[in-house]
Amino acid sequence: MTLIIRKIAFVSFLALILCETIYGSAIPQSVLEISTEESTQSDNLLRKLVLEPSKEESTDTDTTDNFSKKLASSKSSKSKEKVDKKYYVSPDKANWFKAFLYCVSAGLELATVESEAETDLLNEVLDKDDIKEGWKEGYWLSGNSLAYPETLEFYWASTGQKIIYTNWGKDQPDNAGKKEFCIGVGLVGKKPAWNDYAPETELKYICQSPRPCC
Ligand SMILES: [Ca+2]
Repeated sequence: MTLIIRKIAFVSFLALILCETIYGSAIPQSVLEISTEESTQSDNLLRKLVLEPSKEESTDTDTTDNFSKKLASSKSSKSKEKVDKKYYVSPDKANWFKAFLYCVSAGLELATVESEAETDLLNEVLDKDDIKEGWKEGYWLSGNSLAYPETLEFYWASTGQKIIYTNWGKDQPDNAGKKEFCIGVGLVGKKPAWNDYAPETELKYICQSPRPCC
């Protein structure tokens, strides 16, 4: 019995040796193949991970470029100032005080003109109204020096702001007769410009949309 067991053990040993000799490298090779495959997949994943940040960087660059373009676009649109108001021309003439009241009673304000862009807008409106030549054909604005008749400091009655931007006509303001305290715009020259008038003068007038409250 013992001899039989020894023979079986010997045969098994020989079989194992034979198996290792024949297949010994095949089994590890298959593992290697899987490993290689996994390694290839890992490499691909790594490449992907490495590529993705590059892609993001590229996207970021694009975004930065787009942002720069937006800024440039914003600057170029800002260079031409947007005027966020509307001007309305009166159908009739009135003195300065009545013109002020008429605009307010219509839910509007007697006009201010505080920039070149607003002058351009006003000129379009005056052109549509077929403005006539001569100071007597002028239109009231809300600028005046009624509060400071001695120093002739001009303020916009509709906003209370001191007048900084101006568009005076030639030789104006002249305070002719020492009674011209209110500003109107008229066409004497190539383009409409400002003149100081006596407030009792009868002129058409310009109202503007009111400023947003608070
Ligand atoms: Ca004048």
